[in-house]
Amino acid sequence: MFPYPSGAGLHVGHPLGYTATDILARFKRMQGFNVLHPMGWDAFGLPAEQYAIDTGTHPKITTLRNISRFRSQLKSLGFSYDWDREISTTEPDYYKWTQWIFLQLLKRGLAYQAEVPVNWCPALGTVLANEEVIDGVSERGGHPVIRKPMRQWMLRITAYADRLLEDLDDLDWPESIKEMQRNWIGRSEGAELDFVVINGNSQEEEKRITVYTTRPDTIFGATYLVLAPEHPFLSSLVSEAQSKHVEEYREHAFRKSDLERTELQKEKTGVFTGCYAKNPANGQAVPIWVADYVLGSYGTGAIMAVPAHDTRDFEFAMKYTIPISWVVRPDDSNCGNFEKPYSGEGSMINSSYSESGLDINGLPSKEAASRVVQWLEKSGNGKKKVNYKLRDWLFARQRYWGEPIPVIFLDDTGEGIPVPETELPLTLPELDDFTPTGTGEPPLAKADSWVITKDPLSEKPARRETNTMPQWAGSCWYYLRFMDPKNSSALVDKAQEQYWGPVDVYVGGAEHAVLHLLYARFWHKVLYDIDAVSTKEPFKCVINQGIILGEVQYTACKDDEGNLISADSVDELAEYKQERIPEEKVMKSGDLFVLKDNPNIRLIARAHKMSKSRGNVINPDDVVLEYGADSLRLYEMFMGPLRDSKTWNTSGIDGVHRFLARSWRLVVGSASPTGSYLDGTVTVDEKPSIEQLRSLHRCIDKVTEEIEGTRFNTGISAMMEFINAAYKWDKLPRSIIEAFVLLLSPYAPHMAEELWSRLGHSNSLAYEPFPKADTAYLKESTVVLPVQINGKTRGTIQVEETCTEEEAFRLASFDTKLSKFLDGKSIRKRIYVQGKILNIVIDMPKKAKVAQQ
Ligand code: ANZ
Repeated sequence: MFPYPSGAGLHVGHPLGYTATDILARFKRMQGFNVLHPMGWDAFGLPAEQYAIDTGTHPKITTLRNISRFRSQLKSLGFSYDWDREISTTEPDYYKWTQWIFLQLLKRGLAYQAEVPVNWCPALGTVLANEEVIDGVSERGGHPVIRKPMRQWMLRITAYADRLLEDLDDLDWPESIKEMQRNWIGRSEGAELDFVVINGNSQEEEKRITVYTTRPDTIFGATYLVLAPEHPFLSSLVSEAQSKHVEEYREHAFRKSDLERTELQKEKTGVFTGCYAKNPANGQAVPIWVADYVLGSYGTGAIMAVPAHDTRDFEFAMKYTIPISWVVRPDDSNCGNFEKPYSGEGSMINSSYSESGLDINGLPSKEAASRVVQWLEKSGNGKKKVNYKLRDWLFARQRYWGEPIPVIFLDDTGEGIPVPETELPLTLPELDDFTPTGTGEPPLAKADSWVITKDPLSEKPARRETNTMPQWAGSCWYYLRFMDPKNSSALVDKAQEQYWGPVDVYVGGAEHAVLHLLYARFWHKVLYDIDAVSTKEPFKCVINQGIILGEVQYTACKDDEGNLISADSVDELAEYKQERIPEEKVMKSGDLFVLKDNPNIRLIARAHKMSKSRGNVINPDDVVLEYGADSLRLYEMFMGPLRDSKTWNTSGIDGVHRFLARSWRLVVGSASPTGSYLDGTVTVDEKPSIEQLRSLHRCIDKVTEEIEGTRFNTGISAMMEFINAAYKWDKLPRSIIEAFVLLLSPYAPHMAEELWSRLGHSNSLAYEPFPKADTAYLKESTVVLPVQINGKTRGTIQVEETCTEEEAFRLASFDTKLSKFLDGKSIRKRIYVQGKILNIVIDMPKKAKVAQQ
């Protein structure tokens, strides 16, 4: 996943995923694959614009500055990117195609305009993104934020809900991400049914309220209806007496986010509308309420409330004394009344009414539900319905630093007309003042000469759309552009796309599990439908790198007087003040951490997310400066499995750094007395021994297997083992050492290249074939060795093929069968042929007797 080039530069999380793909890329390249390993910048977005508002520096300048910093930092880490393919989402050559995709969406009715509530901050005069609103006030300045309907562009991602769901099954993605996407899409099966509104005089009006329910079986238990505060019928329903209350309630509700409104723990609130509707199943008049726990954006924005079998409805009914009617009896119970709502399945009770002709008593819930749906369809009161949690995608931002939306509006009719494809890219106009307009209109509205335009066909006066696209847009399809970054006639040439696509391995943070990965899949499917790409899915395999947490921090608890107390004597940590304890004062005692000078005081040891305020941020530049890029790469890979969360530990870098230094000294030799290293190496051009070949091929086998399985940490362990073994050898055959250097090179390319050149090569090792493990050297290496005593085979021992004479003799003398021939005898001679035979000559008993005499 390409980065957002923030002003802060790289953090240590970036090199984690980037080293992983670099190792894979280098490895595959050496195996003869054609590898596309690209890098680019997701560079539109809010921070550059905010910086522009604060300092007057144009976002383009900030963005270019940040990009060049990121680029040089990434280059310092030796990532083998094809820099000729570098792209930035902010370049007109690139966003021309983002705009082109928008026009294709528009053509197919997948982009449309709607009035949608946005976070409007009257004091700042601007619309805020959800992340900029905290507890109903603006993050900057703490001003109240309200929800206000505004004209917006929407993308009809819901039209792809089923395909987005179904195609997940075949992807090699973490199951957790697939599950998150499934939940986000949130397919639910149920029914829509109508309740006819009864006016104040109980005369029926033909006004119907359609509700969505996943439990049509519980229809007899529906004792009231709830409309969402934004329900369009609401104002036409409310009785005069209730209208003021309802209006106040609505205004209050609009200040809350959907999340706040639907929180389960939250106390339910609502207002009676003064109006009733008829339950079609039992003909009863049920009150219609308005309550914010029902969302306007889901289902039909109205529910039939069944307090006996839904927790939220139950709480609401208890609070406002609305009747509760039990209609499902759990299978393991014979009574039908409960203290608490029962939301499970069971058999239906209290569920028949002769006038409506509906009788589901005694039926199991599932069967009852389908019977009710049949009855609804027959009586014209409702139908089966599938709903999705997934909402259409709000695709407009009231910002400057984004892709202009290529649409103009005719002055006279207001009709929206797409900008012709031949006029793309529609570039952002230069602007000096990025502050909000105060009316909710985006800053682009200030660029008069850009905004005022003409319809190219009719020449009628028109104005340009001044909303821009959200930051997600550019990152929805960038992986395609890497395949053909300079193409000016298509977003990607088909032959290129067929050759490279789909992406084989996509590595990035789990925070993109839903939005980015879902949006990209959606666009990809649209591109597939218009024959711009040849696959249904963009990313074959997704890997989430874990988060890197800051170094473990130790804290002690303090009592009211400020004395340090042991953490285990504290029940509620939050109540106690804590004090940071520096690492040198900490000692490990079993699994616990305690104070060195008072081991009775147990400390709390915790790793936190890196953040400026905690002061635990590690800057990769510092690590590179002190230890070198290869050490950083190796350390990040060695910290633990790629997918796990890991704790930073600077002393851990020493370990991998030592390994690299040992590898270096092994090949090059120690520093000469003058301090300068020897040129060349200490290897010899001799044939390796069996033992050396075994060590090497075991290492090759393991490193290969672990890279292929993206278990980079255990690959490093295998190389460490090899180095330990190699230090014991008298001679270092060049062929063995060269192979090892090649194995190391995807991980530590800088050092490996240097060693490679000292080994006498003038070309880079990047395209040398990756060593292949010879299975002959991997086989179990023990042999059954016959043991002869004075020329007679007396037994066998099982030994390593490379076993020494001393070791073979030792094993023979411990063998019960052989030992009886050897015990107490003096050994005259041993003849040992490695891997073949051990011959022992002992003094004969006769001679021993003579000697005794
Ligand atoms: C009656 C009922 C009885 C319900 C029962 C549940 C249990 P999912 O699975 O999420 O689709 N609902 C419908 N629209 C809603 C809205 N706009 N805001 C809040 N809640 C809404 O859940 C669907 C259920 O959530 C629906 O089924 C409805 O309550 C409620 F024993 O209808 B049910």
